[in-house]
Amino acid sequence: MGLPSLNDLIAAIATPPGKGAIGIVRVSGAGALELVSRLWAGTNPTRLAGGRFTYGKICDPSTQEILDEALLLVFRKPHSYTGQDSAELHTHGSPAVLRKVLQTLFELGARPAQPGEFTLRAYLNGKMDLAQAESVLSLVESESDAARRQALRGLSAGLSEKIQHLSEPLFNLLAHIQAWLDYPEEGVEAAAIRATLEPVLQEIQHLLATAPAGRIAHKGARIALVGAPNAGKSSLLNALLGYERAIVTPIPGTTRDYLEAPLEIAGVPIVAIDTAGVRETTDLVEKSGVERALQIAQEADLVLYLADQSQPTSPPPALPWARTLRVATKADLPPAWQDETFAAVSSQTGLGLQELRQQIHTRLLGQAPEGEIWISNERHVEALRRAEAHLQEALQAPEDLAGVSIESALDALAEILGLDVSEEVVDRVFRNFCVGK
Ligand SMILES: Nc1nc2c(ncn2[C@@H]2O[C@H](COP(=O)(O)OP(=O)(O)OP(=O)(O)O)[C@@H](O)[C@H]2O)c(=O)[nH]1
Ligand SMILES: [Mg+2]
Repeated sequence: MGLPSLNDLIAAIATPPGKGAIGIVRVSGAGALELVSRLWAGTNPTRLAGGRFTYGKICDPSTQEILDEALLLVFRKPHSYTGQDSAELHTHGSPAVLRKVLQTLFELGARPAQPGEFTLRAYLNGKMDLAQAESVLSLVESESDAARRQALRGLSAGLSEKIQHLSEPLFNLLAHIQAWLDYPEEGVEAAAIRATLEPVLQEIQHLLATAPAGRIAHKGARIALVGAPNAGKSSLLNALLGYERAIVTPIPGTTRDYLEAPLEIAGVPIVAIDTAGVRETTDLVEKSGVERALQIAQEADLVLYLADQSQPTSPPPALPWARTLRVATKADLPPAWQDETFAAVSSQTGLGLQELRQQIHTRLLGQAPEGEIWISNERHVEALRRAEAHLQEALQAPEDLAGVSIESALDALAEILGLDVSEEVVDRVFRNFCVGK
């Protein structure tokens, strides 16, 4: 299955399904303005300047029936999102109006756009590279501030520039090595190769190190609240949420099944999971609750391990999970033990909650400076890993063979920008888009 043709007219509803104040139908391709002129009663779109709105009526050309009053926005190639002549009809946001307008456009010769096809055209027409197109998708999907900021950075070519910046010294070195193969008397020193490759390798590794944070900023994180019965897990969940979601009682073993609740911490979407208190038990229901709790902790991005500091049972020195934040609960009561590695909170008074939120944020996202590029896309991670491996190969190889590995590293970097990638890769990227984008 190849990529769809660039040359025909495509049309789609660009606004989400359902009723809204306005709805937008998009058309793109050679002849888009002529097409629209056939259903437009008002200033002829073919005579409108690009980037201009005009007010008029949409008419069904076969019956002369007025379908809606609307605004028409016209773009002329190459100054459009797709790089082609295109138009947007801003109608009233009724699903019936939108469907009818779209249907009329189909009858006049447009075909339904595939998911992401407008952006695909933008990419194929050189309006943006593949990494930027992926950022468009991330931006549309972003549900948190952190994700939005990341996507916008990608869209404004932050990542693309970085990749170009990494590739440049590699291209120069490659040219140097090739010249040396032709004229061996020129000489290439192993030290010079190392001096070029090592900083590039470091920057790639630095980018790769941002992947876990990038992924969390984009997709959010799952945080498990675990600890002994009565540690105050359900109370902390409620305190973080700001409403009484979970049942709280003085009886140990209150929570049996686990319970998930969405919240946002410093711009990151979080799913907090309250679990059954972990203890040895013969109660069958509680036992499977405990098993679930441990399973959930195992799979979470971060475990909050809660221990009641008003009780004399001291918490275990080591915990089995990679990412844990230790929390001493009921800090409003007199302490029976103290441990500085624990964040002290009181769900009852709110003491320490803000600090806990801050610590959660830092544990999830690290302390990457604002404005830094984070990798959040699996395709980019995979390509960067390959570039890293090839550069390591190049560092090990004798000088005359290093060129081959450097070339492979450059190919991997170019894939991120979508240079020389197969149709299959492009198809896979755009498959996740919605129709009309
Ligand atoms: N003083 C004080 N009491 C608290 C605090 N947090 C929880 N408690 C009390 O501790 C008891 C247990 O709280 P829960 O939140 O149900 O504890 P849990 O860890 O969910 O318990 P299980 O579901 O049984 O595992 C309740 O009586 C709460 O009112 C706190 O910050 N201060
Ligand atoms: Mg509970």
